[in-house]
Amino acid sequence: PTTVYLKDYQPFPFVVQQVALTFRLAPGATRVLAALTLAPNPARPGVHDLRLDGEGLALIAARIGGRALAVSPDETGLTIPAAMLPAEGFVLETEVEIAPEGNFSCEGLYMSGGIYCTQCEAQGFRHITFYPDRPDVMAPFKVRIESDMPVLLSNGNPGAQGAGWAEWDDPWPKPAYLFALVAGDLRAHRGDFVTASGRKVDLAVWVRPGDETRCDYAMDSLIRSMRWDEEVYGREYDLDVFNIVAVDDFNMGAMENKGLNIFNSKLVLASPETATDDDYGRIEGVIAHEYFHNWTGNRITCRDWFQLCLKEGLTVFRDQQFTGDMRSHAVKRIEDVMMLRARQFREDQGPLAHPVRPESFIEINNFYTATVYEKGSEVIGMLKRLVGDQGYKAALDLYFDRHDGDAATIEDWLKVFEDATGRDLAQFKLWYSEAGTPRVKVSEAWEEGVFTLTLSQVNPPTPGQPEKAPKVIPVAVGLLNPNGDEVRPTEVLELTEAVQSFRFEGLASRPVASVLRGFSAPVVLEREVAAEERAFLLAHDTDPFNRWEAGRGLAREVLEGAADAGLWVQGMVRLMQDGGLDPAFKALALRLPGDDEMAATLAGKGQVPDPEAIRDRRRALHMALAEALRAELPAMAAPLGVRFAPSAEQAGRRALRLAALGLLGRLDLGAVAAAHRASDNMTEEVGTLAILLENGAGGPEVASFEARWKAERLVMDKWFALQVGCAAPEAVAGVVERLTAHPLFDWKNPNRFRSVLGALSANHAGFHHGSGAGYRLMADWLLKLDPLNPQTTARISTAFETWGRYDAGRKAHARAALERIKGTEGLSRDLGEMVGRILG
Ligand code: HT7
Ligand code: ZN
Repeated sequence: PTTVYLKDYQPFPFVVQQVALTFRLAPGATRVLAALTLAPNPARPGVHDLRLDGEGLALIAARIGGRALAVSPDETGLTIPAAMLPAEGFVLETEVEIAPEGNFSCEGLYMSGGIYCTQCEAQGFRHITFYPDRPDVMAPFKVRIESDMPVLLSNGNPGAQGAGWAEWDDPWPKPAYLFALVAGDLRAHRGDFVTASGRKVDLAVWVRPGDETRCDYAMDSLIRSMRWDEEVYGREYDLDVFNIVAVDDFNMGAMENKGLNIFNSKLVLASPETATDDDYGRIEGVIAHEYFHNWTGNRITCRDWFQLCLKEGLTVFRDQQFTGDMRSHAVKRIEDVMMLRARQFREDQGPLAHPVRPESFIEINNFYTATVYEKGSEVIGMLKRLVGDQGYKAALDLYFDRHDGDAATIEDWLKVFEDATGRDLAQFKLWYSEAGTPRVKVSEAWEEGVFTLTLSQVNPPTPGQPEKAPKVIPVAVGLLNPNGDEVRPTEVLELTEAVQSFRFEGLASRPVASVLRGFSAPVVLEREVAAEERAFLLAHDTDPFNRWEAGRGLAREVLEGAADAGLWVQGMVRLMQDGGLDPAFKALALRLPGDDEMAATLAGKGQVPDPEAIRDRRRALHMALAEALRAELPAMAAPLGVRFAPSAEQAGRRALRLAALGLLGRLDLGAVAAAHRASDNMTEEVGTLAILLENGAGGPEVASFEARWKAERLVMDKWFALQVGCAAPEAVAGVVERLTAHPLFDWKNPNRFRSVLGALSANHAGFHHGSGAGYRLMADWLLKLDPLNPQTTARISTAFETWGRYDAGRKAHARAALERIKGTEGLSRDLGEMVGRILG
């Protein structure tokens, strides 16, 4: 397989002025006719062959100016020699045949439940027709669809239509990865939106017949996103229609195709009976994310795939801001940081570490990572912290003005910040080019009324990057006096050197420092703090993130065996008794660090984690908390007594109720079983079932759940995932074997595959069981799916990225599983690259 390098970028030698496509849809033999209006690109002078990407296409004909060309494609595309090309502009016509019916990769044109649909990011368009499939080639598209399907959709505005055909016209030049087509028997849930300048936009969420009643929340989220982008970023929508389609077979969450977003149905369909509060939250966030791409991704796209964070980091940052505005900034920040640590820190500290802007890849699909997305967003958060809200706004306005219609780079992005604010960002740019999580050490001194914080940074080596220079790290700090009053409000210290001291003068007594407030930079803070000080911050910190962080840090120390459980337990009891606190915040505070987080913590300290010991300690601490809260739990676990609404307020109360039921379950499983029977919404139904399963009960409830929900795919995904996720370490392999033999285990469906194999990797002690059975099963299933859907297998293979942390026995089992995958003939480029990097 070939490696592609950022340094080799060259513009495409031709510009595509117009694309006209005709699709004659048939499951086994779809014809795609393409007419590309091309001209030489002045940015790439000289005489050039025309090289088009194309994979798995049967070429029927190729013509220029009506004359047939004697050309034939190779494995990866079609070359038309310069000698066959007119000197000036010309129209190239091609006709190809493809078979969507036999395509299970969820890439290119494929079928999901009888619906034709497409997925073109990153390089799916080359499976549809011959084309320069790269994001810097942007063109307006006209599309004609011929099919007997009742609903025929593509990008842009609707044109003429008749029985068995429809035309679409997208006037906004776009790269091929934003192309989309959908044809099927679909029903619309309709809405509309009037833009700030008074244009009416017709909105529709398209779903399978019967699902129309589960689209209200998606539509409502879309309308709120459109309004928010106008109010906060001054960005208006730019077409007459905006369509969203839900399909059951999808590799990721959703796709921002221009005017025609395609979604995994689990991120559209919701009713109180079938969707949890978390599902509702995710739907809101992902609908917003894809909508926001209309400006950050579509109107301004990426020059090449190395610039992926330009659209993804920024769009994640925008969707996080949106969710904070819609719900709670404090809760959202805590959730985002938990996710960042669980996924991105894990990646950044292991064999798959790569910069936010990578410099090479074999398979670009393997770089849709937590680093590009979540760390990419953190980098923008830091930039905003450094230039201030006004500076950020000025830079973003300039970005949209200067680059609308462009395929841009990270250099372009940073330049608008430099031009708008006058700040030199040369050192800041290291955040884009260097991988790894910086470690920031904090020490403090108090002398004659002066408090000094000394910060030092270490940037650990990562694959291919042994040495690194110091970065600019914004460290937000506040100071509290011993009564818990804030004596210095939050101030952002800029750490730019390897070691730097910051003085705080004029203080009456030695303060307690609250460092890295709001998680102001994606770093690991190394600070020797007495457990008493953490307990103090847990009780008093005025920064909600650091208040939560104090409890989390204390819990981690207890689980490591470095602190006594008493302080944490008492701190939690006091927190629960505070009637003024947001229930959602309390629920997050009660959540113990996960087993993988503990394994990472121990490994970071040079220890070899024992998965079962970690699990046992977590359960013991949970039990101790249950005992201490015995008196409070019945009230905390009482039903909400309101009609279900998917509001953040109710979701927070339900989360706290379930956390209380989880604790109560340690003392009295009967109360949990009763709550399960009485539940009238999926959040509580599934939440209580999880508690029963975690406590080794739940057999009858699992059976009745299945009987009730067997016809609901999305609900049954939860049923599969719960049983694997909650299984005891020694039982998990058996559970996976039983469930993968279940008639409803449709392994070709990515959601269902993930519901079992994704859940296996999330069950820390189960996946890393000393017998190696978890590793073997994972390898078996990755090898089975790989020929059909390599994107999904490559993604799930990250289960192995931490294998190097464990003991020799586990490592030998993991290595054997990885070597077996690596040695398999015909392995996909996707999985091959991942396994190669994981093995190191
Ligand atoms: N921009 C999209 C990323 C993506 C994707 C989506 C669905 C299926 C395969 C995909 N490959 C890449 C989604 C997003 O980040 O908004
Ligand atoms: Zn995105």
